[in-house]
Amino acid sequence: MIKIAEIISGTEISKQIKNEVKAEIERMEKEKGKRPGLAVILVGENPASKVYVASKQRGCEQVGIMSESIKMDDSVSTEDILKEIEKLNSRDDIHGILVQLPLPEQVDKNKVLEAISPDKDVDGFHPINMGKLVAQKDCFVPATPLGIIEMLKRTNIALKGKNATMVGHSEIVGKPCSLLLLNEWATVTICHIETRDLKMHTKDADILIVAAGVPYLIKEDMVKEGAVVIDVGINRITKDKASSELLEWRKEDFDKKQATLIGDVDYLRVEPKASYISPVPGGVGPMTIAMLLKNTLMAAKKTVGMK
Ligand code: L34
Repeated sequence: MIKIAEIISGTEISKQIKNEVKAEIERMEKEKGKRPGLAVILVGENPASKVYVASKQRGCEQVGIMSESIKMDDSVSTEDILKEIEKLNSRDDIHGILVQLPLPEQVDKNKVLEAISPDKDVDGFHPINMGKLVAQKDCFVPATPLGIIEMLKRTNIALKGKNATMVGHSEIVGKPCSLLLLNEWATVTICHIETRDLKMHTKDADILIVAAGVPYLIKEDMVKEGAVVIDVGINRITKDKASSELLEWRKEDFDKKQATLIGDVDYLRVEPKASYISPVPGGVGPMTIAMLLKNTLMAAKKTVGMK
């Protein structure tokens, strides 16, 4: 008999979260006569960034957040961006500020991220918020790791005492996600590009979270029977690079867009081994959007004095 893993649908769970955020915003409007406002700075023409920012704005519309996008040219200087951030920092109608990454090479990313007021830092990338996360103080937590933990919680997957392996050590996902898992009392292993024996650590995982950006990194023999697998990778595979298996599996995508999105996990072979697995697309991506909206609501609630 072929066992089939439960699919953790980020699309479905993110809808629930959006509904909850929407209800809270309606309450805010009634009680305080205010709505949350989010400003998104988008630099350049990165097609993926455009897609993500558009979906953030659509999310804002769906829940009642006022959103504003500031588009800047690929050739901007750090100073140009800092000026925009200063303006946004001082505006009462803007509760959240986000600078979509990556930024062009000439821009000093750290300077930019540190210019955002920590109270409006809905991405949680400011060192003040990162430090508070380490210290387990109330703070903004990056949306992707927050979304990962939320999807596990809402699927009733216990973390306490479990072996959780995080593949990837980025500032945006791996590091904060490891801390959140630790805060939930998981035993956390962090793997990265210099890890000598990746399989040894992934095989040991009850909960395996993969954010490396390498398609097919996690193969069937690297996963424990019954593991929970969360795939954070987003890799765009064009028709000319696709295997015949992928061409068949994602035929509709290739016919329509000449490309498809896959994660870092060899999904078709890992899925039968897992107890739960999150797909790409429709997994962590939509959760990221939902948690950004939730963070923006949180920022607005604080400024209007709402519990
Ligand atoms: N500042 N920069 C900042 N904050 C972030 O939180 C991000 N990130 C990452 C890139 N840069 C950032 C995002 O928003 C990645 N990311 C993100 C957001 C949404 C989705 C993927 C990545 C998403 O919605 N993914 C869909 C598919 C979208 C598509 O069709 O391309 C999914 O179902 O996975």
